[in-house]
Amino acid sequence: KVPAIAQPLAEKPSDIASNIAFHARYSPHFSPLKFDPEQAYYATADSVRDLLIHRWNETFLHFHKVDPKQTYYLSMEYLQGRALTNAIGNLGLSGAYADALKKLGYELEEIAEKEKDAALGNGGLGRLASCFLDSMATLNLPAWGYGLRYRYGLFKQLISKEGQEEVAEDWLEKFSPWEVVRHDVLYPVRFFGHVEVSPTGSRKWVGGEVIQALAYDVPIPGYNTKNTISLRLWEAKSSAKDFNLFEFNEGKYESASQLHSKAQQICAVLYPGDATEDGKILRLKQQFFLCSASLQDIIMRFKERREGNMAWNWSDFPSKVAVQLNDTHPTLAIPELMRLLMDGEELGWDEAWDVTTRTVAYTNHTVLPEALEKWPQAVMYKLLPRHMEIIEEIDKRFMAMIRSTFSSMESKLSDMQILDSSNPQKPVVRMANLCVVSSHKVNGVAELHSDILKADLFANYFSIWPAKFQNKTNGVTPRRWIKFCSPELSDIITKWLKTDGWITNLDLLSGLRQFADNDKLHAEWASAKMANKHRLAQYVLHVTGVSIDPNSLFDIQIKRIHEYKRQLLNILGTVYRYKKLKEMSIEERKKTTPRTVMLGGKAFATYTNAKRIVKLVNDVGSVVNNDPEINNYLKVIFIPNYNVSVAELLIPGSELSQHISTAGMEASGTSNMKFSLNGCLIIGTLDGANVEIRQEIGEDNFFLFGAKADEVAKLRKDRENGLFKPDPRFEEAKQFIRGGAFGSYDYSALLDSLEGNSGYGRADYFLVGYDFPSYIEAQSRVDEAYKDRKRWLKMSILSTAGSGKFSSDRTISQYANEIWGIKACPVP
Ligand code: 26Q
Repeated sequence: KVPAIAQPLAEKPSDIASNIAFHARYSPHFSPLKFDPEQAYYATADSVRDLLIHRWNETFLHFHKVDPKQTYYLSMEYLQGRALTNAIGNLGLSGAYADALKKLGYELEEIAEKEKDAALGNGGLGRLASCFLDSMATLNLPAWGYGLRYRYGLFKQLISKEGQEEVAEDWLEKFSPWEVVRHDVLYPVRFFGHVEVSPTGSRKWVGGEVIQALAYDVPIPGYNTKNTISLRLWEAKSSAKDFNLFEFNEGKYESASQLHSKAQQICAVLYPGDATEDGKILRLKQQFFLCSASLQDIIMRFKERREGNMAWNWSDFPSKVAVQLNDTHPTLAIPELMRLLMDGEELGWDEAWDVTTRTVAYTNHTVLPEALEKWPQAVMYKLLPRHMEIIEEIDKRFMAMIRSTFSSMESKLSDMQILDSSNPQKPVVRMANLCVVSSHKVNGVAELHSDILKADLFANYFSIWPAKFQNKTNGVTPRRWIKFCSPELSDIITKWLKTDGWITNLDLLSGLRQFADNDKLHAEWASAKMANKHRLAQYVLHVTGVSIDPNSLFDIQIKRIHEYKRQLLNILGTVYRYKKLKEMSIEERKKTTPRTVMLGGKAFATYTNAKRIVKLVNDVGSVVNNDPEINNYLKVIFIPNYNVSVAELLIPGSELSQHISTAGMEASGTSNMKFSLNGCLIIGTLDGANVEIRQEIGEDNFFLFGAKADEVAKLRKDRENGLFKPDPRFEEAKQFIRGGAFGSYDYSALLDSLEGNSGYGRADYFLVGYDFPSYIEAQSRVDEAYKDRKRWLKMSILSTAGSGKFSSDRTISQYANEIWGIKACPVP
């Protein structure tokens, strides 16, 4: 037992400044003689961390004592962003810390900017995991996250004349104050090797290489609660005995430390390219590393909490443990749990299968065929021979079950099977099928998406297991995504609702509806939005050198660059707008609505068309912004290196945001929720969560356009049959680019993807041409609406008022009640 101490924690404003000064002086990271903004940041973070660790220990002890059922969220990605402002805010100490820092000569915002984003994820799926952790902690749920501690997270995006350039971003350059290494939490993880069969027939995986998984814990504080949960990130390490001192002394430096460098590779980067055989093995190694270390840890904790209780049984496991798979990336948790139970704990197949299937649930985040993971069986055999045996057995038993119980489905078996050997050159394991067969619940992330899963991707499974399928519409944390990133607007909301209860009960926002026409609220609302627009304009000037007019309509599209998200539709519409402005008289121009179109997002390094789109946006910007006839009416900005903290600046300053994916292709979207929450109007298709957002805020407050999801297949077919007649305005926009209006770069390879009549990737698979006319017509409705200030403000207020459903607190409560079966466990 750790001895008691006189508590040196500072929570009173008067103590905080001295505590920060204490850390500046005695934390050994920097010279004690300096107190520049960066040092002030680290000293402040250290002081906040003391408070978090205190709450964290209490939470852990409380969970240990109560022994509730606990959820473990397994995700290859977390997009945490910055932690300082969020932690201080969740602790309820924003004012106290701001005052303390003032005493020391600093503004809280100024030093908070010194923190690097933790970007251990790519996009929506990773940010969702981070919002979920915030809600789990806030709702006092017994839940933890597991992930990997990548040395280099998402790349940093540089923009040059050539377009996007990727460079490694060193988020750990100076160290992160938010992680605590747990030298006592270490598990072996094996790769390669072979299966040994004992005389009794039991099987054991032996040989190969063994790498150690070392735990780094990140505290996740809840808002307005003591509960502080863990994000446990694994780092790969080799042990000293793997270092061949003899070889090293002989000068064989590389071979002496072979395992050491193999270990280092595992957590070196987020998603190394998987085009090469080596790349594939490394990605699979990462996935297995997360699954194996996490499950060993979960089983250890399950046993630890049963110490002294002789009566426990393995069949109790699912009443104490829920494992949620964030997409198929941690699928290997399924065969790994089976292996640990059978080969380690000596359970029989049936018992292990019962425990596993009652423990694991799976969330699908995409229906795009190219994003559905399929691993070559040969690679799996090599890296994970025992798991491959187990997967084969799951597949065999599944097929036998179908033949005996659902014989009418026999003709569908080849689609439903886990192992797909239809191409004898390259048999694969279909990870999504393994997840559906082995999980007790499968969910999509918005109503439309979940319907598509049931009707399409998983239709056969749905027909045999209808009760397995659920919807859990995504949500976002209102703490980070309005309270802390837009304090002005938050204060206004609190003032008009006469309570700040909305921060943890977002449905209360509907109380704003009654004031949607109120002139006083309009004035306050407009002034808060304007302050946010000014802050954003300063940032744009700082990172691009372009000055933008806060009185123009701020129109924003920020997300990963992908053809299905149709940034190309946005830029073609913008090019069309520019051309029309050029053709107008000065008098006519003066009657238009001035706009600042901003786009931001990263393109996957090898995704050629996505990179061309980035370059096109930049090229259009260079011409438009420097055209003295036009640049009072239109500016086009590419926001470089879009990430979580940039989003925290952009979203509060936005007035219109674009969520314009081809219907049926965006599983949910989550930035749409953040924008709407911040009083930003949406122009969008009936896709993903847009459908539900429009329902909540009202059809009149949503600029809808485009084909519906159930029309898309026929439209593609019509096109193949030569039935598509392009709108002249669409032809005009493309022709303007082809004619060189935006420089000499040849955009024909990009624009050709919109032409023709057949084949994937060509013939406008994403229906940009089909949707173009209704898109620019919707944009005209936007222009008209913006001219009517009162109408626009009312729509803006109604957007916020209708966003209550999209809190991740609601989403997580539904997971807790309808999938995990866990209950709040607040620290007293
Ligand atoms: C697949 C195969 C091999 C390697 C990597 C991958 C891979 C990696 C990342 C596949 C998918 C992803 C990420 C998907 C993602 O971010 N999906 C988004 O999830 C959000 C949260 O549910 C949704 O809101 C978005 O609609 C969805 O695109």
